[in-house]
Amino acid sequence: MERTLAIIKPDAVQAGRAGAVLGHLEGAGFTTRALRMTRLSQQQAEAFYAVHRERPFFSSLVRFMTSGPCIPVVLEREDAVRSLRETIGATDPAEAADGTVRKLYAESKERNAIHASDSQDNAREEIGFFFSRSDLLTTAG
Ligand code: 3AN
Repeated sequence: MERTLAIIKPDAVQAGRAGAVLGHLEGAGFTTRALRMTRLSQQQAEAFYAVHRERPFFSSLVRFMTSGPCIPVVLEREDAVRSLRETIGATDPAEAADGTVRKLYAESKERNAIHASDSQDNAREEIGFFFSRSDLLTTAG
């Protein structure tokens, strides 16, 4: 079974929508295999979003992602990476399809409620960023 990483972002946590977002993901057939709450340091946020370092929104993105706690979650499902991207919707909530997490819960292109890995390679890398192998050993179904 395939795994991917979601992060319920600080805007959704702060708005008290973390449970609703996780419920939405469970309703879409994902099983939670690991979950924690953490507040990213500047160094961690910069490392996680390193591919965006040259983008104009990078410093604002890092400020937002360090502004409060977030909830990284390892999710499992068949075709998990592709399915989760579909379930969360487009980066900009104004362009996200009806019924997607971002359409329902995102405020803006930056404060967009949730992150999801965009490839299987990145999913492996991003799961390893937040969780150890032993975190995932005992939760396998
Ligand atoms: P996605 O999260 O849909 O994979 P990416 O990887 O292009 O989108 O962008 C990573 C994060 O950077 C987004 N989730 C969003 O918070 C922020 N972001 C992307 N594009 C913009 C933008 N034009 N203005 C502000 N923030 C942005």
